Amino acid sequence: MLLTMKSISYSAARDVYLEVGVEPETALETLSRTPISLHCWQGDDVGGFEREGALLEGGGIQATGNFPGKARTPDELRMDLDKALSLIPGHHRLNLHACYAELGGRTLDRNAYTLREFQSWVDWCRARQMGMDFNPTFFSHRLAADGLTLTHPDSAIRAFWIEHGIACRKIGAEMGRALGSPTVTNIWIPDGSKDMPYDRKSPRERLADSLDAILAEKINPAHSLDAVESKLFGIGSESYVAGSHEFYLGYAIRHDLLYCLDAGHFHPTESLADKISAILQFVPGLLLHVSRGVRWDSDHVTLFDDPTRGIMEELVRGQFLGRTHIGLDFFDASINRVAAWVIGTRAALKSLLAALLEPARLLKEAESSGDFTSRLAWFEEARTLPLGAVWDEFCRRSETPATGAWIREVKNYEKNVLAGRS
Ligand code: RNT
Ligand code: ZN
Repeated sequence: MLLTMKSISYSAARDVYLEVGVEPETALETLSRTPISLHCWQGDDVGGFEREGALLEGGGIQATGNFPGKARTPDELRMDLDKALSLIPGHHRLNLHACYAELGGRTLDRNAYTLREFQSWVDWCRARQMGMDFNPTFFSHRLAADGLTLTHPDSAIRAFWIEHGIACRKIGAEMGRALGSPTVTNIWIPDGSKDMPYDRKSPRERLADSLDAILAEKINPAHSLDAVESKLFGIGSESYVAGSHEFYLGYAIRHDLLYCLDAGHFHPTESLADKISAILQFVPGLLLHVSRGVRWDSDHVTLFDDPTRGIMEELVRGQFLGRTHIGLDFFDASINRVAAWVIGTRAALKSLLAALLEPARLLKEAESSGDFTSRLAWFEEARTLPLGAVWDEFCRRSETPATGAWIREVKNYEKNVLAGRS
């Protein structure tokens, strides 16, 4: 009964879209082949499994909240991810950080990691036919305690982090080869300074040199693609970040790398959406860290809001989906962590669906004929087209609970599984 009702509302919604020149079937087709890379670190507050306890000092990443039920082991994290994936329509990827290595009781430092430490993750992804993305972890480590890694004035510390970067690129390539889908290996470092530095130049020179060393070896792009992620400021790097937007944009252009845009890494009044068509003139592709900053880079859970919709609109309007790797980057420890993944990923997908359902022809016609009245009118009218019915249809076809039903499932999981974790 419920299913029939859903199809009726979908077919009515489809008629409404057809009237404005949009075929929802095409949108659903594109949506179903666009993966989102789920970041493992939402499940345990960016803790990782190299050792007991969460974040060490050094890194300026802060998950706030103490909601019970955080994953304590790789198996628990994978179980939570499975739960989240069962409530998210579509087919997605896993984004793993090197600090989620499984050392099996051995003592091994990050510069010596190999695929072996990530084999369980690869097997888990293979069993689910998921691709994997990867990140060297330049934080939460004794050699990052002062918040400096690839720019460190001590060449021995720098060398350690360069070795880590090299090791991770190899691991990323092996993951990509093993899974038959290129891994995006993304470099983000926390390096910066709390107060005004006198010398802004030297750390950037060292960063360029360190990156040159890490990226020296060419890797088959069928196995792994390199990305670099900029940032404006962080906790403990309020006044200066070596890897700023200008630094990495220049570096990515010169070296033909993917550029990583994190939605929380710019002034709050800047539009990430506006940057996409500018940057893609000059780099081969983008990695997105879809996130939601509240007043600052707070990494709140992504929502179906105007900034996220704006990003997806640019990807669709510019036909950039083929050159963009969509990942998420939020970590909220104040609510059910599995629900956080589900809310954020569904919001990103819903935003993409809304973009795919824009009355593009009408908007283009209005704009090209100089009829800005109609353009504005259609922007506004489009906001209340029956997106929800098309979204529910997407969930139904993916055999995923639609609106509301998934919340009950996550609550049951909380009661039956998460509550048992101390
Ligand atoms: C930090 C960056 C970075 C991290 C992850 C854990 O500001 O956004 O992407 O959040 O690597
Ligand atoms: Zn990020």
